[in-house]
Amino acid sequence: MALVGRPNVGKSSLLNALTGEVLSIVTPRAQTTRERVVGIFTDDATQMVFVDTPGLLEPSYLLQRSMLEAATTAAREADLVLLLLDPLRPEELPPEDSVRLLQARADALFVAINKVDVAGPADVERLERWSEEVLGRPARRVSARTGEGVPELRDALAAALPASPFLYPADDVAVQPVRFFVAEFVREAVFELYEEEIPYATVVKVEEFREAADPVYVRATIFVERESQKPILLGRGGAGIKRLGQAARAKIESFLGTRVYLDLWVKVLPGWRRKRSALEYLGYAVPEE
Ligand SMILES: Nc1nc2c(ncn2[C@@H]2O[C@H](COP(=O)(O)OP(=O)(O)OP(=O)(O)O)[C@@H](O)[C@H]2O)c(=O)[nH]1
Ligand SMILES: [Mg+2]
Repeated sequence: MALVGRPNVGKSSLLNALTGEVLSIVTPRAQTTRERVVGIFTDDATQMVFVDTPGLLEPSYLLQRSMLEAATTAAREADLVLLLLDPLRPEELPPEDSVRLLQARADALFVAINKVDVAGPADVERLERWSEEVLGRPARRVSARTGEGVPELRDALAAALPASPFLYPADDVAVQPVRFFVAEFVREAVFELYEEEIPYATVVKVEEFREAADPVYVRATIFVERESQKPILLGRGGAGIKRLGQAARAKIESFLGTRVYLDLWVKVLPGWRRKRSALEYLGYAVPEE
């Protein structure tokens, strides 16, 4: 089941609400999620595999193309697609190409309007009309933040899924390696603590992860795009990186349920967002020309 929508509509928040786990990072800034993130929900009768995706956008550099490709591939391949809409910005609808893709998947398509805890009724109704008129699908109302409508949505999705044996053991909640989540939590802290371009110019690579050590040892590199961004990240006398390390460590410790020693390094990988070789080195799937 693929969760898609414009950046910042609350896809990752909803993945977490649907699975009851903190798997996908959530920040107030758009374009937080850069890759697919899988979450598994299992109860007595059903197992559901949810795929969170990067926001549907008009890409202007290679990383964004990789992000869009991750979202559209998920939307093409999943048994069901859930489009999420944001009534706080009702004029920001998915780009045309994405709308066409969703129309082609109308039989497998669910639509939900998120953030109904804070939305104005006129904006919710406007999106409901758009969903009916353009996609031919009724929209449900949910709040990933309060959980309103989430169990009902999950039940409706479960009822529509094709029958299949469980794909994963019943106590699995994720499929990505722990290293992925560790890097994501560092990135989440960067998004929370830094302004403007810095979160977008930043990428995290876990270089070493020793789970048997006590505390668990993590060495990660934070790459920025330009030399001038390095001192911003480090802060005066290293105060910035120290605060970042503390915030990231708390997130990782709560995810792993154990104490962690986090060794953070800052390096420059010039223009990494626009370079195929850099993106591949960082582990992003880069679409062909
Ligand atoms: N009030 C309210 N805020 C929400 C709700 N769901 C998400 N948010 C907020 O919306 C912002 C974006 O949430 P995300 O879950 O990161 O959104 P996303 O769609 O994954 O964003 P990208 O990964 O950037 O595409 C965060 O500040 C969330 O706390 C909701 O139901 N109600
Ligand atoms: Mg997200």
